[in-house]
Amino acid sequence: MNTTSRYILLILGILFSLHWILSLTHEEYSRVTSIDSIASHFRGGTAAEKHPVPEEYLELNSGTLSYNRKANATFVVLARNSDLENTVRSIRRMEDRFNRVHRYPYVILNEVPFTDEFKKRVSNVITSSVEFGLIPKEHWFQPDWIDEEKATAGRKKLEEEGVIYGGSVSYRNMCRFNSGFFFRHPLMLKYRWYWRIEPDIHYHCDVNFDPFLFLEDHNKIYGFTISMYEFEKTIPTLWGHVRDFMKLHPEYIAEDNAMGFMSENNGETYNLCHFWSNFEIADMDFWRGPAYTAFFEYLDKQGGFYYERWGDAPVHSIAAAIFAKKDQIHFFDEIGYEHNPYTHCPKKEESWERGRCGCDRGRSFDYDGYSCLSKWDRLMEG
Ligand SMILES: Nc1nc2c(ncn2[C@@H]2O[C@H](COP(=O)(O)OP(=O)(O)O)[C@@H](O)[C@H]2O)c(=O)[nH]1
Ligand SMILES: *[C@@H]1O[C@H](CO)[C@@H](O)[C@H](O)[C@H]1NC(C)=O
Ligand SMILES: [Mg+2]
Repeated sequence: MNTTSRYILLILGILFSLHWILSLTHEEYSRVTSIDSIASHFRGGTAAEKHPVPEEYLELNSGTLSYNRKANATFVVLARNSDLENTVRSIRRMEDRFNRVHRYPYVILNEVPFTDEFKKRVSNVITSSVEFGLIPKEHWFQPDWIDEEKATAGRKKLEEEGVIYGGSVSYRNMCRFNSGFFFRHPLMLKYRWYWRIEPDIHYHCDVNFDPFLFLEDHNKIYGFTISMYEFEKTIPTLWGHVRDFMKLHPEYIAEDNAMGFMSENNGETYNLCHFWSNFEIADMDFWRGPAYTAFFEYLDKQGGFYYERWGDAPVHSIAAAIFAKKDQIHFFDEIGYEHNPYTHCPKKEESWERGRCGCDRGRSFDYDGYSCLSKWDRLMEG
């Protein structure tokens, strides 16, 4: 063997060992380089290609199916007074990209009253109507029956472990409110559909169809743009409770559901995949229905919103994936969306052009190693 081949062998050896060590020690690295996510990137049969919003919904002419029709729907924004600038920015973007044509109303909620300045600045960028609501105390604050010592210990532990918002009580209030209460707010009761907006999110494309009408006409209940893995430390006992609930209430489990998105072994363990709930277009009648009502009450009683740090994203996602059929959940490739630090940019070039999107398709989160979209594709192919 000459010196060159020996060098090549040595280098290959080092590379393989490095890959092996990184795969073992860095979950994220092994995800990025997993066969599943690499294969998915090149696959033709992705949800984006197979399930586009049909032509007849696109607002190209007056023959469109959404022409002269409106859904029973509202935008919902949860914000603090200190979120004023970012709330104005988000709503302004939504108005420009979608709502100045559709004129859906807004409901903006807070656990303390909004200032006059907040209301004035926000109202000024809205072409439709807006209502500002105060969240009832029982829907927001930590309930009395929570063992505060245990909750304090749980926060301390997550904080020490460096988990984001690990030590925050207000973040926990917010997650529990978004999980079980926003759709019961008096201002929300008169609507069926909602589109959630957060302060400082971006809409990168014209949304030139009505997503509410599309979902309603196709008997769907939930739409998403970004999915990803949850931090396991925030939900160590959640899946155990989900399994217990499914044993107690097999009658709520839908046939042909999306369990395959969240579990590699038919529900035995959770792979941490969930829809990123800062973007949601969904049917509140689903959250208000018997399955989700029982599910939320069951989870709430376990105290994990406070003892751990359960997010509304896994809670909503798990429920949608178990209590609805998989084809009642929709991935909106056409909607270019960004919430720091991730962006979904339409995969289909045609959609990107038609939406006059400003985002870079090459930097879309879809097939990033931390995204779960390849698992969604896998489910929708099967
Ligand atoms: N009224 C109110 N809104 C909150 C509070 N904490 C978070 N939010 C809102 O809840 C949503 C999620 O919070 P955010 O800070 O964006 O969390 P992240 O997206 O998970 O980093 C945003 O709409 C915030 O404005 C709070 O204490 N009070
Ligand atoms: C809108 O939906 C809500 C919730 O399902 C319902 O109570 C209300 O009657 C609906 N309004 C209209 C105009 O259909
Ligand atoms: Mg946010």
